[in-house]
Amino acid sequence: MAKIDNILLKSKFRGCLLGALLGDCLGAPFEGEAMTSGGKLVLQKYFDKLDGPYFRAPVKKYTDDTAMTKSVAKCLIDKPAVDFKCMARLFVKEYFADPRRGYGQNVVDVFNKLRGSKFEDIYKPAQEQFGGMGSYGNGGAMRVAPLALYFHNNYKGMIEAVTHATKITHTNKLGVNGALLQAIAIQQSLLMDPVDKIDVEHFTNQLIDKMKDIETVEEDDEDINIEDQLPYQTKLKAMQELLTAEESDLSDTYVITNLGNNISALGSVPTAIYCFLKAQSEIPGIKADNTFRRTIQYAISLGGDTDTIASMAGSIAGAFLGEEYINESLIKHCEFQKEMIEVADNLYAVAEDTKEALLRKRYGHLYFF
Ligand code: F2R
Ligand code: MG
Ligand code: MG
Repeated sequence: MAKIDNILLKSKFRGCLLGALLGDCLGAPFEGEAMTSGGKLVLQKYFDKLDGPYFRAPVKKYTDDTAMTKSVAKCLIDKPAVDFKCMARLFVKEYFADPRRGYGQNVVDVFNKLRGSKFEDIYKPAQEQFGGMGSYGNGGAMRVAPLALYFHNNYKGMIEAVTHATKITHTNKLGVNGALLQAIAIQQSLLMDPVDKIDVEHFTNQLIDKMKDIETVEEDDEDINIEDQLPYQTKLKAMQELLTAEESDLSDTYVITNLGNNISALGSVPTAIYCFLKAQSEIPGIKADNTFRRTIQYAISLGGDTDTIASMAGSIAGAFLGEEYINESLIKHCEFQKEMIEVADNLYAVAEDTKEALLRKRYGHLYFF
């Protein structure tokens, strides 16, 4: 593992949260669209214009993805011991303060029930969703970035915290495991040196190995085939094949058929990771020199749940590259851009304090020498 100094780590905190914001703001106008070749040209012009020096655009608004990410970060900053009741209250407060941010249809029921029950049991409303199956939407995965940052040096802590934070709204195994995969991808990216070329095979093998502990075969599911029992590992293997396939075999339809571009966690988290890895080299039809912009533009070019897939891909890319690689001309168009830098810095400060306290507890006076 590369040695990441404090200056780079702080820049990566900013990069990750700005990447999430940018993907959400720029992807939102295309959410739900199927992307045609004409649409891809429009997208190219949209990015060129925003990225150029003369474009004075109105502010690009953020959606529920950023609204919920902000709440997770605020909770960690205000209560570093991680208080999930506080997190549930912040989700609800944020929603009722500004409900027109394009929230998922069903998650709003959870907010109403949480408020109505005065937060007595913060997991009950989500458990009752979809006849007791819980939501498998990507709403848990889209907001995990602050947790991956805060717990960057505590893998076990991250897994526990992401699981609890997700279950406030999404209790279906697919929703929770998607959030875990997204957090793991951010954490892996954060700990890599951005001057190094990514070893894609190693990166994806690490993801598969970690998912083996999370996604296991249930005894009473013996009749179900293994691919369906281990859906994220199956998708990650499909992703490895796509990443080594001949370019001529890789139509967008083929990518979408294999990985998905929809509102479910399974149909979007692996896609976001794929966009990040694919954008490490040039992509036909996407004219962008900078790998950060290429990641976001490519994610949006696949259509479907564009704000969320671009936001998740942007947070992974930003965690790898750091703030310096993010196009200033693009990010300046986003609502909440300045505030997000402050959030990232405050989160970095509490994460460092917690790390210090942990080291002091573990090594006592020896820590000071
Ligand atoms: N909601 C949207 N986009 C819709 C259009 C917005 C429009 N542009 C506007 O501005 O108004 N986007 C946001 O929602 C996604 C995250 O959703 P989340 O938080 O997971 O919500 P929910 O309601 O829990 O799940 C979403 C849908 O998934 C289906 N679903 C989930 N679990 C299911 C289950 N067990 N069985 C059957 N269906 C299930 C349902 O259709 C849910 O409504 C992000 O894209 C965010 O940007
Ligand atoms: Mg959204
Ligand atoms: Mg979305």
